[in-house]
Amino acid sequence: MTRRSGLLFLTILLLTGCGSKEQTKTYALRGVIKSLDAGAKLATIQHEKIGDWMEAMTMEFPVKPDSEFQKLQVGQRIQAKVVVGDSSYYITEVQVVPQ
Ligand SMILES: [Cu+2]
Repeated sequence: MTRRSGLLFLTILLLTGCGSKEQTKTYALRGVIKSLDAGAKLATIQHEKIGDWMEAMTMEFPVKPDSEFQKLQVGQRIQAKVVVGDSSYYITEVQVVPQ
């Protein structure tokens, strides 16, 4: 495979989402980290209302990728992007809000 066709293949793969038909929506999340599970890469976050997706509550979110999880500490106020699919969700692009 040439470099060019390799790139084209990759582009098609990205556009089709590896063949899956799953649609994702993204939302902005604001909240406070209540606890962290380093093994499962889960953060329990007391979050504000998230768009039309959910009301304010405290719940667990998977954090992706691991490098984003490493930045987190209990008690931090954060902003992040929530990616919501048909059957799963996770947060990414986490930013710590200065107190
Ligand atoms: Cu929630």
